[in-house]
Amino acid sequence: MPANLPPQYHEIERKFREAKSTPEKLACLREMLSVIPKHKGTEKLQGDLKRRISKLQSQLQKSRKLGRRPYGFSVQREGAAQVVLVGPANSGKSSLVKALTRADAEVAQYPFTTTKPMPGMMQFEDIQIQLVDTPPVMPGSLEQWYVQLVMNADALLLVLDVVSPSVLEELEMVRVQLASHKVALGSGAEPEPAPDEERLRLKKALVVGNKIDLEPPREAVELVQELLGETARLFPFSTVGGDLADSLKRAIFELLDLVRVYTKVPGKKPDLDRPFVLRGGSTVLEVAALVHKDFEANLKSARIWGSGAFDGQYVQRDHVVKDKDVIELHL
Ligand SMILES: Nc1nc2c(ncn2[C@@H]2O[C@H](COP(=O)(O)OP(=O)(O)O)[C@@H](O)[C@H]2O)c(=O)[nH]1
Ligand SMILES: [Mg+2]
Repeated sequence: MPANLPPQYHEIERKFREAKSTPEKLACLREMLSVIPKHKGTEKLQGDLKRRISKLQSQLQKSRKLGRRPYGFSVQREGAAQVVLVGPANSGKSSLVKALTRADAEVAQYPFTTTKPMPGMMQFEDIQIQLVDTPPVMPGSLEQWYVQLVMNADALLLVLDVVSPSVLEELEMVRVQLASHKVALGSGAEPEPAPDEERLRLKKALVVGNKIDLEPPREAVELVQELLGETARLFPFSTVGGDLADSLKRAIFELLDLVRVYTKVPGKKPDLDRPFVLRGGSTVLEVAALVHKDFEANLKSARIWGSGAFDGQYVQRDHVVKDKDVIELHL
């Protein structure tokens, strides 16, 4: 055993020994492989890890064919939206979830190692948004549960370490991996696929350029944005300090394109404690449907207070609501 292994290797190995499920063991082995320095002295160990990985992989495939046990992980959705973090190893995904939520993300002396998806709730003003920390994307193939998680997410946060000298390669590696499962970043119109190609599923994403406290060269940040083009915005960030947390929370909220609507009963003050949360572009009728199905069926008119109208204006059921509107529904 070479002596010059990084401390996190032993930390992951400890997790491996404690891991109960095959997917978890597999994730640990993959991460062990990713953190060991790649040189002659570790070749034997690398080969050993690769063999163990492929053995577990074929075990999993067999058990899946037999249909014995559901495979992998899933995360129960909670809050107004689910945002899944993706990115290469050590870019700061777990640190970011920790910085933005009150979830007790795994705190270790060593860099955190993540082997399964871990949700945490982010408070933004009066709503909660679920952030899901995930294991790193690595060259090779993505696991099916991971692809499902990404597909089902309302949006992605792609976390990059902008001081890493290989940040551009890491961005490309993540994009290639996602693309091999038909997922691409973006929210605009999908390009027409060639007849024999499957359509890419577009996922809106914000790219977090993390670790700016370490003062990355300005060109690196510019190149990342250039490479992203129109597909996603780059948000320079640091999990150290915390003064950027509020603006990142707002950027995540804006990415999700949600509107909060408060209801009031005629003659009473609005109920500002509990907003109804809808997708941008939703109508008064859709608010009514959320409040109660009777309201949806019997809605006669509505009055609205907020940004899109003068206060107390009567509006039609197809009126599009805006964030922070107050609505009075009339049956
Ligand atoms: N300087 C600096 N270090 C960071 C920052 N965010 C994370 N790190 C460090 O980067 C390493 C990897 O972080 P971690 O959150 O485990 O990354 P993950 O593998 O993407 O989950 C840890 O040593 C963190 O302390 C940051 O904003 N600035
Ligand atoms: Mg992690």
